[in-house]
Amino acid sequence: MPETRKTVCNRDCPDACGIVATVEDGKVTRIAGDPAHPITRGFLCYRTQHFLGRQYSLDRLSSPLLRIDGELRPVSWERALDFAAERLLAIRRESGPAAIFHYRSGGSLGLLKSLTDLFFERFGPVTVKRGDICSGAGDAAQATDFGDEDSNDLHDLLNARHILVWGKNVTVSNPHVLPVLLEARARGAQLVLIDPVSHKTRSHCDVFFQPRPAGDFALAMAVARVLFERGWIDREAERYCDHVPDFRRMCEARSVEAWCEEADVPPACAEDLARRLGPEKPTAILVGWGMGRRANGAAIVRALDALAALSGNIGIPGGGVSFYYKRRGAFDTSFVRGLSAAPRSVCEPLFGREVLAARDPPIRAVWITAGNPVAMLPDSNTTREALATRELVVVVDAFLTDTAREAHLVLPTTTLLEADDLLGAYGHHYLGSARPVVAPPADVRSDLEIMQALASRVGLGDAIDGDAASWKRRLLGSRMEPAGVTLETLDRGPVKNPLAPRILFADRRFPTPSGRVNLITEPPARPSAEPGDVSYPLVLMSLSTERSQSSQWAKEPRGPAVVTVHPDAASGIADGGEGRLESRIGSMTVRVKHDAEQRRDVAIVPKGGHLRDGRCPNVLIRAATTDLGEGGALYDERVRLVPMA
Ligand SMILES: Nc1nc2c(c(=O)[nH]1)N[C@H]1C(S)=C(S)[C@@H](COP(=O)(O)OP(=O)(O)OC[C@H]3O[C@@H](n4cnc5c(=O)[nH]c(N)nc54)[C@H](O)[C@@H]3O)O[C@H]1N2
Ligand SMILES: Nc1nc2c(c(=O)[nH]1)N[C@H]1C(S)=C(S)[C@@H](COP(=O)(O)OP(=O)(O)OC[C@H]3O[C@@H](n4cnc5c(=O)[nH]c(N)nc54)[C@H](O)[C@@H]3O)O[C@H]1N2
Ligand code: SF4
Ligand SMILES: [Mo]
Repeated sequence: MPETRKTVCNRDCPDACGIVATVEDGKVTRIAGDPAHPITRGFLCYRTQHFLGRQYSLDRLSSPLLRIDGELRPVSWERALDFAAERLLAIRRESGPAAIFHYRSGGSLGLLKSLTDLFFERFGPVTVKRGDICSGAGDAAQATDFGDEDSNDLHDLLNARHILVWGKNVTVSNPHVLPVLLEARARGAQLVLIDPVSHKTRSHCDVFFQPRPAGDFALAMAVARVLFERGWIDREAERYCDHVPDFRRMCEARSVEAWCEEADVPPACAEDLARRLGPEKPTAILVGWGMGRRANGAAIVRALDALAALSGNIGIPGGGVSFYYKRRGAFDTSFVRGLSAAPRSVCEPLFGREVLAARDPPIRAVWITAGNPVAMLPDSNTTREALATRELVVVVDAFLTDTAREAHLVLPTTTLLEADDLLGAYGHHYLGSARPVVAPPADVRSDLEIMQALASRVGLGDAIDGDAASWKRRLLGSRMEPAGVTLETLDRGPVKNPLAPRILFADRRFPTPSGRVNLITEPPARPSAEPGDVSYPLVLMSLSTERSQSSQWAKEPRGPAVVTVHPDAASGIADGGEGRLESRIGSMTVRVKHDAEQRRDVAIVPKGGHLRDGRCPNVLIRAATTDLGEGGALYDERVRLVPMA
């Protein structure tokens, strides 16, 4: 008899969907979105809709693999864990725990993954990562400006008159916000897209502005100048914002025309946006995560924060400048101290370079949980070299990724349909409990089980003992249980975090040192993707595709990666023809797709291609950090497209 079971998607995605799985004879035969989940509304994205192909893929790892005589070979868990324990103990004894680097990424956003961090903190503390390849710049920008980052309730968008979708492809990367945007539009709101790339979300928007990549800071300054000139600044702004005169001086240093020229948009664009933010408010700004992945990324987000604050759109229904929803806010993870306890850290976007350069002690071992840094961090070849030259690399994953291929030991782990965990979301305020809808294959273990088995071998005693349910209760204990949300409540279905604000900063008090918004006062020191580089005329935009979750493809693509360019930027290569994409550090073969809707200075490729298939854009991208927050300046690399020799 088919049975339906519910869980929550744990992928690195803002939506944290409710999933309904149909299980027959111990096998999942169908997955669908939970119609009862207020955000999921009964549909899943393409990549998870097709997840059963991965769940039951023949490529899925089914036993531990140990490198013996240069080859990864299946071994028992006994042998695998004994090997790991013996090597970790020896390295700690000889060089101290800082010689071990634990790298964890977002393969699962389950809160229980922090128990892997706890293991390494107790075993060490060891070297950990700092910065954030994904959202480092934007997180730091919002924390600097507001002292905290969160958002108005997602459904508060229905109160907006205008919604500025600023550098965000919701259709692909945040699909469950789309029904809310469309409902807002049906009620009369206008949707405005501001993005250098013409993408699917455009068809849902009333207006589209297409600035130069990284031109948004200049565009925001033009908008700010119009706000001041027209008297559209909120009358109270000086009361709740610091540095208004300095900010004003900065935006008035150039004319609206000059700023717009830098942004490569007509001056009417600045007028248009200022009118929406000022006299026609409330206006909500949805800040995309992609825009911040560049050298001036934090300055851009700070400039958008300033527009929202000065125009009086903060703290009101239908307003806000939303970058993030506090997904961990409901949970108590204070048992792990994280970066503050670590003897040393490695900057995530500079992974390869810093691992290679580390001294006193050198990094001898790298343990990788839920990440594929070889494919996903910039400068793939250096990342790979850094791993290939370590004494011990352990990767815990369900697949033999580009990273796992560099390992000495690969430990097979559970998928999102087998996960037992707690989830918050970074795109709304609902919480969920993930429960296994099927048991994992016989020789596959959860991260928690793996770390517990290792703990007993390395003499950590009962430091991370306890089953998933008891850890879930502990995470919910101090904040959620007093608010009436227990594990039993969450096991029945999603619950909106009772601590989450409906309107963020409604009292216009901010947890900054002064209690006011800290407006940006200086333009970015470093240029992003400077225009006019004749040898490398295109800015490489390696962006989310609906076909994959980072390097996890619904179906493995074949052949060269597709690069989308304006026909005038195709270097004479016909639509469908092959060419080479070259940067200052690498090159890759690509299939060229013409698209006359794109700017002539961008080359768009899907993110997440595998290195071993020659589809990985990160071979082209130099490792560099953003202006704040040690994010990855991933979208600043310039490339050229050349015909095949
Ligand atoms: N299908 C799918 N969904 C995903 C993912 C995936 O791999 N595939 N990844 C997930 C992850 S890890 C994350 S962090 C989130 C967010 O994932 P992201 O891919 O960051 O999603 P977006 O926020 O849509 O950001 C991309 C948008 O930013 C725009 N952009 C880039 N530079 C600029 C600029 O200078 N100015 C402006 N105005 N816009 C710019 C790009 O053109 C693009 O449209 O999505 C998640 N969702
Ligand atoms: N060029 C370029 N590079 C980018 C980006 C870009 O836009 N352009 N985007 C960046 C962004 S936003 C991000 S967030 C990063 C993402 O970088 P990563 O987090 O490294 O992304 P994934 O490829 O999804 O790797 C996650 C891995 O975790 C595994 N996994 C899944 N569930 C579990 C689990 O429960 N336990 C364990 N142990 N493993 C699990 C998956 O099989 C997968 O191999 O990439 C960044 N890199
Ligand atoms: S990846 Fe995102 S959109 Fe897709 S099912 Fe998971 S949470 Fe929903
Ligand atoms: Mo991300």
